[in-house]
Amino acid sequence: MKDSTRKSFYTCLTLVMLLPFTRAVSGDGCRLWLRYDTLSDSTGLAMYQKSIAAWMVEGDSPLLQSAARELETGLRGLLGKEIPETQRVQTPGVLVAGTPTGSRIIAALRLDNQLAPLGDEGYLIFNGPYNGKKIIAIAANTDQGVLYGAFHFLRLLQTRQDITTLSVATRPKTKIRMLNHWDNLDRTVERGYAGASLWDWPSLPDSLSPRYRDYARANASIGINGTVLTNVNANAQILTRHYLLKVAALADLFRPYNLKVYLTARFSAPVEIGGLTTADPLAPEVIAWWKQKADEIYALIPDFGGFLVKANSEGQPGPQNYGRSHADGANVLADAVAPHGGIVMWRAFVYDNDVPDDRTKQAYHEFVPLDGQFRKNVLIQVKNGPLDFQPREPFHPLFGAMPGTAVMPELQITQEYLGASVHLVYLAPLFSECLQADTYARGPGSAVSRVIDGSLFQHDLTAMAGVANAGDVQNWTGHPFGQANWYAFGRLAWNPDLKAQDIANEWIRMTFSNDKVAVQTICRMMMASREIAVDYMTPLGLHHIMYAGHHYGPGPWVDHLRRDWTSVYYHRADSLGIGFDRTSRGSNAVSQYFAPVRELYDDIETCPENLLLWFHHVPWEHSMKSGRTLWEEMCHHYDAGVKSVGWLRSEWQGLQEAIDPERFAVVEALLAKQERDARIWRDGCLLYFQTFSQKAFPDSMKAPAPDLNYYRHHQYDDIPGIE
Ligand code: BDP
Repeated sequence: MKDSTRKSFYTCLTLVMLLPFTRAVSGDGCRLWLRYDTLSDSTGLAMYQKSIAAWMVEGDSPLLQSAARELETGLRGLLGKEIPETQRVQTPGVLVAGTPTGSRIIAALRLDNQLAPLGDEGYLIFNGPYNGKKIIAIAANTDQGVLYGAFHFLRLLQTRQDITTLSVATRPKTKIRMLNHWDNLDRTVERGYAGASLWDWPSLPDSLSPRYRDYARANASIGINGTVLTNVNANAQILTRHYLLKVAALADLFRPYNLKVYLTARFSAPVEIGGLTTADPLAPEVIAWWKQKADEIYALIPDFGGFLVKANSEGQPGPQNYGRSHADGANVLADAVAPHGGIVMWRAFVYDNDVPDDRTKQAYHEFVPLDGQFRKNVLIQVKNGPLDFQPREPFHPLFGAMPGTAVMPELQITQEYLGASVHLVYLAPLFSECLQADTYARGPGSAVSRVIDGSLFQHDLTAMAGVANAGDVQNWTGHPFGQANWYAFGRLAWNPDLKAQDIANEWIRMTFSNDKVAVQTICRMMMASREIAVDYMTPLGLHHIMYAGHHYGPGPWVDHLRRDWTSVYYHRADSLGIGFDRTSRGSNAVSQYFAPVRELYDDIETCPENLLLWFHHVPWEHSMKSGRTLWEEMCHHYDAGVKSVGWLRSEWQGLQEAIDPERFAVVEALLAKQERDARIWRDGCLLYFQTFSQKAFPDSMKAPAPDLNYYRHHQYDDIPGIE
């Protein structure tokens, strides 16, 4: 090693060792977007060093201690030197963080009017004079607001923003911003592709992995304030004292980062762990059991968030087992947690193969009649689309259809249907597509985001959930770009109107590089990536044609399961055409949307082509906007998807100088696999659909090979979490 190289190597190592993330190595991705590496551009560094002379957090609650620790670590890392903590403003350039009640300096700034609208999690960041000196202030009504403000301030440095003319005033648009972990007590993770569960149940509560705190920090840095620790396909054991003590230990660690814990409640728990003979929600002993269970939980975890429940869905027990409604079920749990300030999130992901109706219509049918019957502390948790986290779905018609009920969206961060932890797919465009969709529930301007933030129907209780993609692998998410989806979810939960591109930009700068060309290139790749995946998986509104079981590869031929789990039920390909007729002439799912969305989808001429086969059964010869026939268009999309992965690969190759070698190599290898598996999607699907269309492949594409049989029997042996 040359001397200069050795020196920078050791500087790097020292900085890495000072950072709070455990076992950090520069390129292993374990520090997520909180890397805090010293700014490499000397002008920027000098500018920041000049602007920040010292810092102070007035007050010493656990939340403020977290804020102080973060500022200390972040400033030291980013500015490449110790920035002293101070008790006084003696020089210009002091960064002061606090609340009017805890900080005499913030109190002296008289911010009552500015702080009043910011609630108990918002904050201000601004440059202001104090005693004739220019300071930077982070001010909030509460300590958690200060914590969020501290992370925001560090983000400004990480993304190289000007900090001499600051005027940030922000508050979250939703109250509860949470991850849903589908983690089992044996540490397997349902639809998890990043190793085992983060929660090491056997060693809790005695041994506390340093990762727990890093997890809480990462969430706090993006405003996530809740986490459901356990799978929606629930195990009642989590509600036993044995496990509750473990949960309490996690809650204690998370509290200084304003992160509350929630649990999934198995509806039959009163029978399974309570020794009752029924779980009928109207039976007095069941009501008493849930009340007593809630009291027991709150005695251990005073700020416990509440329950998430999957009931009468995919074999999970629920109130309907006793002839009761979802409202009866949700309300009994809601009454139990209400005295403690807890909530219940009741999932609308319900469908039944014995109901002959179109599966996508069933949730609406079951829930709309119950509007207004749920307690005030109940939220109905609705997936973004009416089926199941597909690469593209229309928005769920329940958004806007239950004005008397608090409704929250459930987005999926883990890439169950989007290439697991192998494909580079940035999900913010998918999330935003749903959030920005106009439901027309109250006329134009009734976007899903306005249902969610409570403004459309005046609800105070608002929330957003994302199914987590983090596991115990070193870089948390398997694919380095999977981190972006966790990040984007948090940012959108804070403000559903943020632009996917702006979020990508931030994340890239914090995670990879501030180099202009690198930022632009990676941003382009990310912004294109979701549509690319749609192209090679389910273009033109196709859906649910994945391999049965693992959901990673194609399986349009799947026809051997219960009807609503097959692919043939959804694509309905025949010699005439392809697609599910959900128009007024078909299943009439379109009727669940408000006018004019209903009419838009109902008419083949106005239905957006990217949802065409979701709503229409379309002849192979149908002429598309491009002038191609439907068959040619389908071939075109599948082929373009694969070619675009080639483009992603070549874009990435150009970044070798800008990215550390470890992450460069990991992404390079993953993109190669993605291209291989995109081809499998294209060739498997097209060879299969060709058996119906009986048409030749266009000359513009290389004909799929070798044959359909090959794809039907293809096995994956190198995809994490997929067998
Ligand atoms: C589907 C998953 C399944 C989940 C279910 C759910 O395949 O593993 O249990 O959703 O959301 O996407 O309950």
